[in-house]
Amino acid sequence: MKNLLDKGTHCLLVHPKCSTNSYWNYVDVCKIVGAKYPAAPLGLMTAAALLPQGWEFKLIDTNVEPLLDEHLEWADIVGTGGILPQQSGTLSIIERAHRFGLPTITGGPDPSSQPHLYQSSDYLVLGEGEISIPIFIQALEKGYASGEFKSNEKAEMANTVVPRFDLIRFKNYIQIGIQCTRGCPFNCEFCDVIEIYGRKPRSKSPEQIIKELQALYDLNYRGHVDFVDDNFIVNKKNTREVLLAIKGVV
Ligand code: B12
Repeated sequence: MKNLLDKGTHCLLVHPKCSTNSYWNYVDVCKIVGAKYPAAPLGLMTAAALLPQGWEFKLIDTNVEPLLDEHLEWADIVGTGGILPQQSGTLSIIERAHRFGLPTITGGPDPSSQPHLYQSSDYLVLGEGEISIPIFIQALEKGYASGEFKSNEKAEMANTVVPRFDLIRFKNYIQIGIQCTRGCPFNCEFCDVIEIYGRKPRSKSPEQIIKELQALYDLNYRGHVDFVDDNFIVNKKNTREVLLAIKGVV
């Protein structure tokens, strides 16, 4: 088997299809504006930035293009995962990768909430990638061929990386997400966000947000940016500083 830590390992990231029975799959609106899907796969783009940067990445979002055999033939390892409406898609990607003899890394909110359903994946990398991906890489260094890697610790947002926005085609999406904060101190009955991201709000600094926006700008993106926070105004002082920095006042 190929040593996955070698430089040039081909890592194929596959974003599973979301259930079409969702209000959020407004693909008809997408057609009107010339896009194929509302939102870009921020989780996988972030995971790509946390995995070894000596690897070569290809990201296939099956909401906008089909996963072809030739993609799997190119790959040495397949990374996938997502949210509950992507569960069946994630499981079939794992199965298809295995048919090509490829090891799989699975992560994201649903595998983190229900890891028992994803035991078919070779590597389960759970919780916040900023914490669990380095643990997974250490396990690869020790020669692990499978395992479940997680930490109950929450990531310091000050140490987060700029997502690999270069792996997608912007024109496929109506909006590109940027995440400024994680966590929420409230206990609203309709929301279970604290189950994964906790009650302690954590924020990126204005400098980090400007760096992410600049990365998008440098890649020639000029469209809609969606702030995908659990609670964007949870730290009012930081929110104000972020907004002033975006406005160019500070
Ligand atoms: C913004 C948001 C939305 C927006 C998305 C807009 C947009 N432009 O993207 C909207 C309003 C559309 C939305 C809708 C829904 N959402 Co929502 N949403 C979020 C939110 C707040 C942020 C998503 C995000 O981009 N996060 C940033 C990325 C970086 O985080 P991430 O994907 O979790 O990735 C990290 C890790 O999971 C991991 N990771 C991710 N993928 C992978 C893959 C590998 C291989 C590895 C190793 C690691 C890894 O590394 C990343 C860095 O730490 C999250 C909560 C949150 N804080 O994340 C809920 C969340 C994703 N949503 C959730 C839900 C339930 C929904 C809906 C089903 C609600 C509904 N009933 O309709 C719909 C589904 C939409 C659909 N497409 O079908 C749940 C999913 C729970 C679960 N167990 O699956 C979450 C987690 C909130 C919660 N309740 O805890 N949502």
